[in-house]
Amino acid sequence: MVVERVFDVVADAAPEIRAGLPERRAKAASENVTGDEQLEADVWADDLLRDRFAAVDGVNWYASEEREDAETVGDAADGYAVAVDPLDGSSNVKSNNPCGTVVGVYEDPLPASGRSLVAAGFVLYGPITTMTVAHDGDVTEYLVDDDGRTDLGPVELPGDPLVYGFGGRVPDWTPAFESFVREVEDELKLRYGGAMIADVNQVLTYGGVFGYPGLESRPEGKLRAHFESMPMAFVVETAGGASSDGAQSLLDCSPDSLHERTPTFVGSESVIADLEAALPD
Ligand code: AHM
Ligand code: MG
Repeated sequence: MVVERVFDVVADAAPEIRAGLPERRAKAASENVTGDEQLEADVWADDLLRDRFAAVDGVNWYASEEREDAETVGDAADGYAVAVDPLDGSSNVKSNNPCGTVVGVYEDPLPASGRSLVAAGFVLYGPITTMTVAHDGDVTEYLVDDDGRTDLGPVELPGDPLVYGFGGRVPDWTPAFESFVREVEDELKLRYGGAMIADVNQVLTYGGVFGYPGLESRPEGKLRAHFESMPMAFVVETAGGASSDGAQSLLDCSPDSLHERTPTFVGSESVIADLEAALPD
């Protein structure tokens, strides 16, 4: 029930967040704890979601990419921790490209392993606003608007991979990763938009792989385990795909701290297996 209420909150907040973006394209003149420049929209969406989740019985902790510590917002027995990236890919707001909201529901206080996730989902602010939720072994996509949500049906990764997209500057990739990409690009079509949610949704739609690798200058990569990598891995694995940090499923990661980053790959099982074989142990 708590999980249902969490995603009711998300479905309710999503049209509001979307409607609030046009007037919030300015920078907030602040940085979040991991040093990213924050837009006014990042801060505003974070405050809005914090207040909504705090009102849900059974949510004990609210944690977000935009705030340093997890906040205690409830005291239910067996309460959940909700980890949120309020506006993922928010640099796309300036250029009017897609962005989204990521939500992970953990049954333990954070930091926690990916195996502690009981549900995860995301909102994609694209040509239409959709919410995709993984829970109880199924992934479902919904259309969300001011009238509520409409079930658009189950999401399953297609059998044959078609698209790929990887973050980071190519000269900053490791030689092993670059050789892997050279093989991938022989077979698949490049699709990279700079917003993980939109890029992963292409993978869910067409099959393929999305990744943000460990870089020479930043071996841990860019994406944050609790807020981005593990929730998206939970969605993709539940939809029949695979995930990896380069060596193991992202769901087997156990971050030591709230804002830890990890190399992140999600997509079709065959491509993730090739990736793990190509990267050094
Ligand atoms: P953000 O949460 O600060 O928006 O950063 C995460 C985003 C992801 O959505 C996306 O995959 C990545 O940053 C893009 O980074 P880059 O601009 O280096 O390609
Ligand atoms: Mg973000």
